[in-house]
Amino acid sequence: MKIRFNRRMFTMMSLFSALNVAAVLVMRTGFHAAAHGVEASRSSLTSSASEGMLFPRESESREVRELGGMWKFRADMSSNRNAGFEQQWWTKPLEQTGPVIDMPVPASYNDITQDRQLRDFVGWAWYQRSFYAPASWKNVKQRTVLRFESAHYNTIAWLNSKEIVRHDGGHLPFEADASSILSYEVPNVLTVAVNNTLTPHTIPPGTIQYMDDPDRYPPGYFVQNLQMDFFNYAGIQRPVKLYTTPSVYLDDITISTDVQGTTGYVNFDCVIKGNSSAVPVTVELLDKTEELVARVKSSGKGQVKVNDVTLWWPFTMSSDPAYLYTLKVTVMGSAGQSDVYRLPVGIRTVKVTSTQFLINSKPFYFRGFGRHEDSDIRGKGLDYPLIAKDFNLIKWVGANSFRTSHYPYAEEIMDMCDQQGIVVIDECPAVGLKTKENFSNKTLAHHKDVMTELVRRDKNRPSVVMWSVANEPASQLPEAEYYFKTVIGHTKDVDPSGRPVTFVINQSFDTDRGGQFADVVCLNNYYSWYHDMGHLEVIKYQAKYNLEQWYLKHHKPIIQTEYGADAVAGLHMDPPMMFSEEYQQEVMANYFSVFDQFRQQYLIGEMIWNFADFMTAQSTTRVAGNKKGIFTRQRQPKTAAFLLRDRYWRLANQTGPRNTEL
Ligand code: GCB
Repeated sequence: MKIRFNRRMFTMMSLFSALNVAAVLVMRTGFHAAAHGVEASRSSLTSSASEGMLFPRESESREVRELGGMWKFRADMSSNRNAGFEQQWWTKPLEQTGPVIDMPVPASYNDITQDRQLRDFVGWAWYQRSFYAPASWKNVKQRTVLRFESAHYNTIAWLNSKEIVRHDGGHLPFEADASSILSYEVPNVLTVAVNNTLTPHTIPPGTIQYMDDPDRYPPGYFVQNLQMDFFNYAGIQRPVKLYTTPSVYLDDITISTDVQGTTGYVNFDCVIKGNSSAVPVTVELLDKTEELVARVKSSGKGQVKVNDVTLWWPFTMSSDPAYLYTLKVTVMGSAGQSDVYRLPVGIRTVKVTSTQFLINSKPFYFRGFGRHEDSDIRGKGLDYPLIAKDFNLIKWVGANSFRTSHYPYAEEIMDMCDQQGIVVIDECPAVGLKTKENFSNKTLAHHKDVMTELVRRDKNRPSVVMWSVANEPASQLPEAEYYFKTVIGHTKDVDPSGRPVTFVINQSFDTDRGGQFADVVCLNNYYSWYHDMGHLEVIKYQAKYNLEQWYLKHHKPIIQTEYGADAVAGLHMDPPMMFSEEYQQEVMANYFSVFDQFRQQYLIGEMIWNFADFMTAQSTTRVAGNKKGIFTRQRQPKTAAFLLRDRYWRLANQTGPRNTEL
C-alpha cells in the first residue's frame, strides 16, 4: 500500500507534533512504563461516558466501511521504546522511519512472524495504512466517525498526522468524529500506536520488572510480569471502521424490557445529538418477519407495548429460542434528512432469588463454559470462521451459556449470543487484582470507567443477564471490601435495567470480603488439580463442603464458574494420571456427582474451565498453553467433550424443550 503525503499534511504535522510531548515522558535508563504513554493517555479518556457507543449498523442513512487488510507495521524496538514519539512517526510514511512489515488487521501481532522478540514484545507497536474517502462523504449534512472495536492496551491514533483519538484499555470500543480531518482529493493516512504494557493500575494489572544485575542480564533488561493466566496478545485485534451518520443523529439508546402476562414492554430512552432543540423521534417495533407491531412518536423517551409477545428464550428453553424484534428508530433531522438505526431487541426478564436465577420467571440453569478469544496465528484477532465454529460447538455440546472470561468479547460474538440464545455473564477485564496497589483509588477510578464503558456497550443485549466485575481478585484483603462495594454499586447505577452483578471468587468462604455485595456467588476451584494432586477421591468431599459453606454464609444462589483439569490431547493413561484425557474426565465426573446433589437446591449453574485450550505465558505448569479445554485449540473434541455433551443434553432435556436433534 503506497502512502503519499501532501503539503497540507506536512503543515498539519508541524502543527500537531507539539501535541505529543505529553507522551514523551522522563525515563530512567532504558524502558519505563510511564515513558511510553500508558500513564499519559489516562488523563484524557476520549470515549467519554457521555457519548454513545452504538455498534455501527448500516441503514438507509448510515454507511459502514471496514479498514481491514494488511497495514504497515513496526514495533518500536528502541531501548526506551520511545523512538516513535521522539521521531514523530505519525508525521511520515512508516517505511521512512525504518523497516516495516505487513500486518493483518484485525489480528494480534504476536504470532504472525517467526520472530520471538515480536511475539514477546512489550511497548509501542506502530501501524499505518491509507484509504480514500468517497466524495459523497464530503457533505456538511453528515459526519464520518472513525471507530476501533478495540485495540490492546493503550492506543493513540492520528489521522493525516493529527491526533484524533486515544484510549486506555483493551477489549472495548472507542471512536472519534473524523469529518473535519478527512481529505477527499488525496489518500488519508491513519497511524496507530498501540502499547501492551500493563502496570499495577491498568485493568488487567501487571508489572514491569527490571533485572539490574549486570552479571546476569544485559543492560536495561526488563520483563513484563502478568497476573493472569493467558497470553497478553496485543495489537489491533478487532475491526477498525469508518461509518457515517447524518449530522442530526441517534447517539445512544437505552432499552429495558418487561413482561406482564402475555404483554411485553420495551422502554426506550434515546440520546439525539447534532441539534440544540428537541427533534421528533419515531420508534417502531417490527417482528421477525418485518411486520410492524407498534409505532410510537415521541421526543426520544417512551414505551412500546407488545400484545401476545414472543419472548427471548435461551437456547433449548423454547422451540423458538432467541426471538428478536427490531426496534427501528427514526430521528427527523433538518431539511427532511432523517437518521435510521435498527436495534435488535429481545424481550425477557431476569430475576435472582435466594436460590434461583429466573429468566422469564422460569428457573435457568447455566450449562456453560469459561472461554477465551484465542486461536492459532490470530491470537485474539477477530475471525468469522472461528466465531461460527465456536457457536456450532457450543450448541453441539448442548451448552446454553458462557462467561466472557476474562474481558469483554467482540460485539460480533455478542450478536451471535443474542441471535442464538446463548446466555452471557459479561465480564470486564479486571482479572488478577492481587496486590494492595491493585485496589488503589487510581485503579478503582479506572475500573469504574471500564464498567461504564462495558455497560454502555452491552446494556441492550438480551443475552447479557449478569455483569461480572472481576475474576479471582484478592478479595480477602481489607481493601477489597470497599473496593467491591464501590465497583458493584457503580455498575448497578449505570445499568438502569437492573441486571444482577457479581464477581468471580477463588478465596475461601471464611476469608472473602466481597461476596456480600454480589447478587450471585460465583466460585472457582480446582480440587485434585492445584492441590491434592492425583487424588480424585477428595473432590466429592471438598466440592460439597465448599458449596454448603458458601450458601450458609450468604444465602445466595451459586454458580460453579470454573473447575477442570489440563489434558494433553492424545495422552491416555489408565488408571488416570494428571494431564491425561482420562484424568480430565474423572475430575469432571466427580464434580458432576456433587453438582447433581445441589442442582435442585441453590446451585444454579456449572461452567467448565475451559471451552478450548488457549495460550498463556510460558511456565513449568503450562505445556505450550493451558490445556484445560474440552476442545483443543484447533477446536477438535477431546474425550471430555463427549462426556460433557452427554451431560448437557441430558440436563437440557430435563429442563425444557430442546430444539436440536441429538
Ligand atoms: C483460574 C483462572 C483462569 C485460569 C485457571 C487455570 O482460576 O480464573 O484464568 O486459566 O484458573 O487453569 O489455572
